[in-house]
Amino acid sequence: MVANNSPYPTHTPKCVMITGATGGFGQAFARRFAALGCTLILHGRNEEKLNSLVRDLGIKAHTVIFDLCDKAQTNQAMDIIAHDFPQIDLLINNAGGALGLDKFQDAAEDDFENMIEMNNTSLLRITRKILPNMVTNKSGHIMNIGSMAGNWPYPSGNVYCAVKAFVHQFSLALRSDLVGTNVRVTNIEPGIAETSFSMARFKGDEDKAKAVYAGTTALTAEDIAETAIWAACLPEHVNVNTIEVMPTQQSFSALHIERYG
Ligand code: 8X3
Repeated sequence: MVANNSPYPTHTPKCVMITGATGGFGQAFARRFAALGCTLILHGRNEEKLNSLVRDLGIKAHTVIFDLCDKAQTNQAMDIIAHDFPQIDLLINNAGGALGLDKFQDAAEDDFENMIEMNNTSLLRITRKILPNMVTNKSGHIMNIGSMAGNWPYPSGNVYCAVKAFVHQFSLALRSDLVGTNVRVTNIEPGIAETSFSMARFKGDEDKAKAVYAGTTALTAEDIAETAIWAACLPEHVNVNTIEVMPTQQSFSALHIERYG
C-alpha cells in the first residue's frame, strides 16, 4: 500500500490486469496501481481511449483490445495474455455494467442478454484463462467488481441485480475451489457511484444520467479504488471475501406493500 507509518505488513502485486480500464472505476484502479509501480495490463474496447489513458498514466502499460461479448475475440486475446504474462498477481474483473432501467416485462431482450454476457459470461471466460497460472504459481488474486445491487433488489434493477448476485455467489464459490492454492478472491460491491455507469445504463441520455446523482453525494471511483488497493495490499494470508460500500447518503428502503382501494 502507499507508504505510511503503519507497522502492519503489506503485499504489493507486481503485475495487475484490469478489464474495462477506460471506465470510471477502471481508470481509478489503473492510476492507483500505476502509482504503486505495478506492471499494468489494461483491457478496453476502444483503442483510442485506452491509448489516451496510457499516455495520461505516463507509464508503459500493455493494452489489450477486445469486445467482451465476443467469445472468439476474448479467448484469443486471453490465450496470448496468459502465455505472455504467466505471473499476473491481480486480475480486476471490472468490466460490466447496466443497460436500461425498465420493468422486466418491458425490458429489451438485447439488453438483458448483453448484461449477462458482459457481467457474467465474459468474467468467467477471462478468469478461466488467468487462473491456472495463479494456481501453478501458488499466488494470485481475483478481484471482481460486483455491486450492492447483487444483494439488495430495487425496482427495475431485475437483470442487473441478478447478474451482480451471480458475481457475488460465484466469487464465494470460487474461494471454495481455490482452497489450498493460496489464490485470493474478493468481490467489491459498490452502491451508487458517480461514473459513466448511468450514461451507459441510459444509453447516452445525459439528463437521465445526471438526475441519478443530483442532490446527493455519491461514491467516487477513487473511493472504490481505495478499497481495491486495501484488499489487494493486505498480506497474502488475508482474504477479504466481500466488501459492500455505499455512500453515507444511501441506505435501505422499506419493503413495498401493495394496498387496495
Ligand atoms: C451500481 C450500483 O446502486 O447504481 O452497481 O445500482 S447502483
